Amino acid sequence: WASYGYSVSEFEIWDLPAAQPEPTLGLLPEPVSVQKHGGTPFTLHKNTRIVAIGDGAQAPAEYLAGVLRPSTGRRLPVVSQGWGPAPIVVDVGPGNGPAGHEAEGYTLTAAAGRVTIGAATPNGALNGVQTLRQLFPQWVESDTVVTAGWTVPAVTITDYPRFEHRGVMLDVARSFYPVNEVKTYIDAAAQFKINRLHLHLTDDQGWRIAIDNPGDNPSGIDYGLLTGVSGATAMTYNAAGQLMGTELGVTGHYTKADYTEIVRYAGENGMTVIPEIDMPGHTNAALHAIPQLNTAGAQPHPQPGQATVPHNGTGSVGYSSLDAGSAVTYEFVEHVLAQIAELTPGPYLHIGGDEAHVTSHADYTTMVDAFTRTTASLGKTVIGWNEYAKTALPQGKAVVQFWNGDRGAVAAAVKDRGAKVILSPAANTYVPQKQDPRQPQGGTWACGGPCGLDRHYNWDPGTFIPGIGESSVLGVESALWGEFIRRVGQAQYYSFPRVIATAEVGWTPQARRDYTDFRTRLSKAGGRLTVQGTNFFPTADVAWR
Ligand code: TNX
Repeated sequence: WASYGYSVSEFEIWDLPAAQPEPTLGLLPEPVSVQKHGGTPFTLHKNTRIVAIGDGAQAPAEYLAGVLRPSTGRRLPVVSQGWGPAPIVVDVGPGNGPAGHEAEGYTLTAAAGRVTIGAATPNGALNGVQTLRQLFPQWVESDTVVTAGWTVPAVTITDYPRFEHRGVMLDVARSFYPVNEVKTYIDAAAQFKINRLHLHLTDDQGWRIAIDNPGDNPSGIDYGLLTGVSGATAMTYNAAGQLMGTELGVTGHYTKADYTEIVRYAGENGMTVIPEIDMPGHTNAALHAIPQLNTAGAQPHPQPGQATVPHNGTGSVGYSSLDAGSAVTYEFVEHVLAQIAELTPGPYLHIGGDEAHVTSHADYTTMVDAFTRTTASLGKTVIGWNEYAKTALPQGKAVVQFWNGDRGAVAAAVKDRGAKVILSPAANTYVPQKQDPRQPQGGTWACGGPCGLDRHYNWDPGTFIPGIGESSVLGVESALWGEFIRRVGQAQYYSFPRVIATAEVGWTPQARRDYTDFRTRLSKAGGRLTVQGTNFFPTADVAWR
């Protein structure tokens, strides 16, 4: 980092050419339209106020203040009237922001005496806040006061997303992330306008969300065992008995209050939480904890932390199944999904449906059809991994998340059952895949070698599934599976900078995307991530500075 803590001698100053204008604003993701005025920049005044105008402006204004106060040391009061010197105005209301893009669009104008963010919605204004943050010097990310010139170049930006879903998935089942680590992960992703947090809450190795006993409990299941027993397990060894990752998998679970706090914090960051209960495979943690689920047709395994079937050199999947022939299965699933639905304000419930390798096709269809019906009856839109594309699916109300395999089946679900699609192709969005040969651990199965930044950037979600229109694509999602990744520092190390590529794939119009330009903009972000304390892998493809 040339810009990180070095001092320039007088000789060097004599040798330097005249200051060049910054070639790039370094915005990530690249906005729809940016006009640089070349005029006098905006300079934060010691008495700058953040002026919140209109319903819903308060939260994004406070968010901005939260970013700016620690590093600038300014008071930056959020007010609703009285602009004072060099104000930053956050104006939310009908008619603001780019027409036709009300949900998340914004306009941002920076000039000598004022910055104005205009949006029709709080989420649109928050997107403008995230852009403004990147227009300040990188030191704005510091959590202690820095003496810097707090200026913003004179620009006019009009911006809105290409896709409504720009997600990150955190596998908290294989290795747990306590609430504060999830918040740290949210902080890092939200600055790039990621707006969905998919929590993979259950898998073979652990069950991470508290479920209470219902009043009506015909099989007498003790739901407290889910977290009592399987909150205390995690992914630890592979099939060969070798330690997965550099440490033991982290155990733990979220209480309902913890989960609600994650939902609240995500919302403050413009992110909707999508909970996943993975079924009918990937259910060993439930089978391990709940005796009533262990019937003749179920496929349990005694130790959730251990693998039995080698999988892609990283772990093991596909060895467990719920029993399609047992009434307890449906009683259990209905109860769990009802409680998850009640806890979740967002419109989606993810039921997994992937890699049910020990479930017969008939049993799979029977169970998944029942689970999608249950989800619909709870008033939620069901999401499942693409294996479930061949099941009935509620007409016009299902979402298929593609990761690998049969694209034709996804196109058919769109055509005959009106499904929408989230794209998480393993080669383009899976972050536990190595991004560089120097990365010590990581899969290579998705790309037949490292899945570098280029693979995460150079693909088009609009044409990925042949035969469907772009309007059937909800968006894109980066997936952090957790077989060997431990703690948020490692999660960030694998996620960044590739999540930034996914953020731009989901946000920026295809015609404005260019990998060379992206790498130039990204080269500046290394310092920004470093100052804020976000871990990232310094991929060789970028001239970090
Ligand atoms: C496949 S991707 C899985 C996960 C694993 C991942 C990486 C998907 C829907 N299922 O259970 O963690 O590969 O090994």
